[in-house]
Amino acid sequence: GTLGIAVIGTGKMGADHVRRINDVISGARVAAVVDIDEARAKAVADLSEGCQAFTDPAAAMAAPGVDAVLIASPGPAHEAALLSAFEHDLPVLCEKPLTPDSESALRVLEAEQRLGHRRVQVGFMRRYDTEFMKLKTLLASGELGRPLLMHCRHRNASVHSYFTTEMLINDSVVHEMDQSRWLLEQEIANVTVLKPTPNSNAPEGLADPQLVIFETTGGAIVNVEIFASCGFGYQVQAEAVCERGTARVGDAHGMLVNRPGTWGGEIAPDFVARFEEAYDREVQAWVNATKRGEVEGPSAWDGYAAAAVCEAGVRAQVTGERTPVDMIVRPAFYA
Ligand code: ISE
Repeated sequence: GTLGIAVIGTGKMGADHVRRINDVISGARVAAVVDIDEARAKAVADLSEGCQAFTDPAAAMAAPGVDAVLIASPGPAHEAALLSAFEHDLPVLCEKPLTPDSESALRVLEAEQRLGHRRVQVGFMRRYDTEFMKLKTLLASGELGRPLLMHCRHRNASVHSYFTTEMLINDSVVHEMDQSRWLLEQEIANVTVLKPTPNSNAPEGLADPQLVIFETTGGAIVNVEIFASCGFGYQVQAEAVCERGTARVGDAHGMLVNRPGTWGGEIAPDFVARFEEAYDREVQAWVNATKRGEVEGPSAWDGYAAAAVCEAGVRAQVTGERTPVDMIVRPAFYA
């Protein structure tokens, strides 16, 4: 049958996922929509046939026809929604971050282990991007040998005035944390952050850009340029430097055009556009796995690990020091 999904949160990502479930992917429908803003919940619920609007996530999860939950509310609301989903034993796709800090992420890990089976996929969508999937396959094949270094660029055209220096780590660089752990199959051992004189076009008080450096347990080094006010568009690039070659993704996305005196391509305006197909593939893969009774993709463990690395990153921003990551040992449950 068709999987009935409750979508929690109808902001930029939640509303886009509702559109995706209705118009792009197959095998699922939006059965319930939740937003603290009742009028907004009703307006979004009206876009899907037979969809009910709620202001309380727990009420939506108890509603008839709800088989699975997609959490796209702000990070601080995730823990309560995840715990309600566990109470109803519902499969969850949870947008990043799993939760805002490692202590709450650990509570989610413990609750999932008490359930006795995995229920959570975390929305690290880069793992579903075709270019990053190719890079993963190439690195895993061993053809280029051991990765030594990884150069990453993460640029947003602009961010809201409420975007803080910590959010550069928790909202943005968290993707490179997961990407590095996934591509290198190593944990991040420590984090260092360097800050040039800020861009004068950055929002007041935002130390942007920054250079974030990870050293991994296997001795690789990853450097990340995070630049949230670059002005020209959305760009995510990565280059792995290995013993016998290099591999780079994210340069050319879309069309290249020759015009009198110039050649070049387009730059996506934002992550919703740049990773559109990755999100489609991610949600379809989640629906398919759920219908087979399986859980795939980045787990709650990956969400916890990213949160632990974020904490080291935020400390490193403040102290300017090379900061060790404090993590529990991976439970066998998440092996
Ligand atoms: C945003 O929250 C995201 O998750 C995007 O992928 C990232 O590129 C952006 O910098 C964040 O603000």
